[in-house]
Amino acid sequence: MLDAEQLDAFGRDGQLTVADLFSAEEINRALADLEQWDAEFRSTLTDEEREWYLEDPSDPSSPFRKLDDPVFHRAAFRALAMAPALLEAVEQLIGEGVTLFFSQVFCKPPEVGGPKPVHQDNFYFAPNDTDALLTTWIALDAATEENGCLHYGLGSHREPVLEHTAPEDAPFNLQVPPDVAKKYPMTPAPVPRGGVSIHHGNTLHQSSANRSAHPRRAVTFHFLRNDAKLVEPALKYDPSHSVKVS
Ligand SMILES: O=C(O)CCC(=O)C(=O)O
Repeated sequence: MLDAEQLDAFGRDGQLTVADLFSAEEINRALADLEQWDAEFRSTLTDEEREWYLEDPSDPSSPFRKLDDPVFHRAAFRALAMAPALLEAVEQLIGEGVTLFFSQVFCKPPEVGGPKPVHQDNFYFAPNDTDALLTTWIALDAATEENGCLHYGLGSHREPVLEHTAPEDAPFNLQVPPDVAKKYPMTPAPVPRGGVSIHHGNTLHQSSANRSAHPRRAVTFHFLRNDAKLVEPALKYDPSHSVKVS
């Protein structure tokens, strides 16, 4: 349950960190499931999937950059996403009756985990109501400035959805033009393991490369209020993978 101060902070900044949402056991279960998923999925990867998911697509043993739809594919992640404390916070922020329409694991492996440029989630997802979409980002490892925690343009959720472009060789790296990004200084948001950073779909954010010797793994759950819908999103999302929560 978020208190009045937390709700005010989210309204002001478009971002809120809640330090202690999940127990060490819950996070350990998710990481064990992730390890098993890595082994199972790696052996089935097509060339196209290698391009999308691996840090170095030319090397079949390269670490995963990301994995899509953990909530649909893996029980331990489904359990995290359905945690009552998380869902209660989501409904306090975007209203009652929500669907988890997409989820992602960002692996950010040691030394090779690359940066994520400045973007708004609402450009990717294109909801018809920009206030109806929320991302919750759960730290599976403590996220620090050294290993590539998220940085936010606080207050930027009041911007409209901005034009984004992606480099040809990295279609997953949609980003706003640098002169727009410059308007908002980026504030680091370190998150302890098991904590969550919640952001509005319009909030500008980015993460830096992992310069540490340890992974910086995180899982995101993307929620949409049930009276809203995605209108021509930038990437394809499989509606059959959605989970109606309430
Ligand atoms: O974890 C990251 O580095 C990027 C995550 C992100 O952009 C998001 O959760 O919207």
